[in-house]
Amino acid sequence: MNKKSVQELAVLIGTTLDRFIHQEQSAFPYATGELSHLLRDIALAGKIINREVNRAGLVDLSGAMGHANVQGESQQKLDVIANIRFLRALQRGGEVCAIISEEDEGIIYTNNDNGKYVVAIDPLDGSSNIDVNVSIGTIFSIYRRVTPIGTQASMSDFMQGGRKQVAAGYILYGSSTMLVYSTGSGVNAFTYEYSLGEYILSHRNLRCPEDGSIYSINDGYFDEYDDYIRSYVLKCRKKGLTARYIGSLVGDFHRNSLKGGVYLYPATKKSPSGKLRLLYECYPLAFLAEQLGAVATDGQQAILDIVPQHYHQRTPFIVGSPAMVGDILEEKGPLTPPPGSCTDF
Ligand code: AHM
Ligand code: MG
Repeated sequence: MNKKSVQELAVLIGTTLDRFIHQEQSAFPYATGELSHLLRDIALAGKIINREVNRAGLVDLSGAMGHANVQGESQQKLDVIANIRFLRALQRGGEVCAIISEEDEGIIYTNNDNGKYVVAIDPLDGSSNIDVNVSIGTIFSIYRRVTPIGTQASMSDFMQGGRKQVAAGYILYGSSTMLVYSTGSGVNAFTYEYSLGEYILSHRNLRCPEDGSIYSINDGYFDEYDDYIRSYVLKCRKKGLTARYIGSLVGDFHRNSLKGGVYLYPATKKSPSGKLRLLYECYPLAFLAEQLGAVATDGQQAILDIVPQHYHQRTPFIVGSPAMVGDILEEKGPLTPPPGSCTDF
């Protein structure tokens, strides 16, 4: 590393999130600052969730509430709290006209039709880990609306497709709390410094290693997977690769992005579309993946190229180091041609 880049690094690492967002914004002379405000709102809500997550063992916050969310899964109290906090932060901020959340069936309007942005969010992912003090995360995805400002937002604002995201990211509540996001020009990670109450730039311009030795998949469903997934897993075992699966997508994605690895939540016999949700789990992580130099696919096409059909749709999800994802696709063989296409030449 030359002298100049060491100096540059010294200036940037340790920058507060607020200052960083401001610096990023000033690179775009016509930026109005609304996206910056929105990112700050998300960061602030993340601090509040972080506080709740850290108190979860002390007060009676954790534990199933006894009713189900729209996907019919048991909803934990902290999921509910995180949802409320994020919706409130986004409603008060004024930049967002509508939200979709894993925890709510339809569009949530913010009573601000002048907001330029819509947000798709999973307020607290990794719900099975909430009660047991294991990493969990928030995942978010931001679009500029396509409906006219001043009118009510509609489904079309959320159905633009993954490539139209203007920003995406996650907050990992792990052994430390981290906000990782991208506005389309690299991925930066900010670690929350408790005593200062600030997110501090800790990882500048993150890149995912080209290859890795970690594979993350729920082995319990082995018999349920397609042949090519099973034979890939068998090859991983044979090669002595490391199996690591937290069951918290954000945590598994974060570790694999830093160390090199692949995460798989494929189709199963019972769930042919997999489990994970396209709009607020897979799109945002696929957006980050492309920025990290990683690859995200459903086994057929890039996740960002999937045309969305509805808010809560699911998709098989394979994401990680390009060489490892390449091996999986090779295992699969030639892609299935789209219905109706002729292959008999
Ligand atoms: P959730 O949205 O209910 O939290 O489910 C998503 C989570 C992911 O974080 C995780 O990778 C996966 O579900 C684990 O599922 P499973 O227990 O089926 O392996
Ligand atoms: Mg989720």
